[in-house]
Amino acid sequence: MAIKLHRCPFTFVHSGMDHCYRVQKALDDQGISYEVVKEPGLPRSRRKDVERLSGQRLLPVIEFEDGSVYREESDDMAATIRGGQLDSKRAVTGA
Ligand SMILES: N[C@@H](CCC(=O)N[C@@H](CS)C(=O)NCC(=O)O)C(=O)O
Repeated sequence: MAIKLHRCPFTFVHSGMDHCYRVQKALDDQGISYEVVKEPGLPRSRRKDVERLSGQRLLPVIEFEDGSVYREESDDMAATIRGGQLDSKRAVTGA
């Protein structure tokens, strides 16, 4: 089972300006396999699953196989992934 990348539905946007793409690209570049879970766009109030998982409504959010969740600013998430530190974020629940 792979980790899940909960992200916005705009998967066609391949720009570093997009917070979700920035994190997805970091996973790709590091060769980390993951499953994409497309969450609703705006308004944020539609993101009930995201809120239940992470205690907030912004994306992206990474859900580990053990159910723990990782959410930080996307730049920090990308840096963590590129630094090979993603595993250290397991069992950190909430934002
Ligand atoms: N500063 C946040 C921004 C995250 C962000 O705005 N993500 C978008 C999806 S790519 C989002 O959730 N937008 C909905 C909103 O801003 O209400 C970060 O870098 O993680």
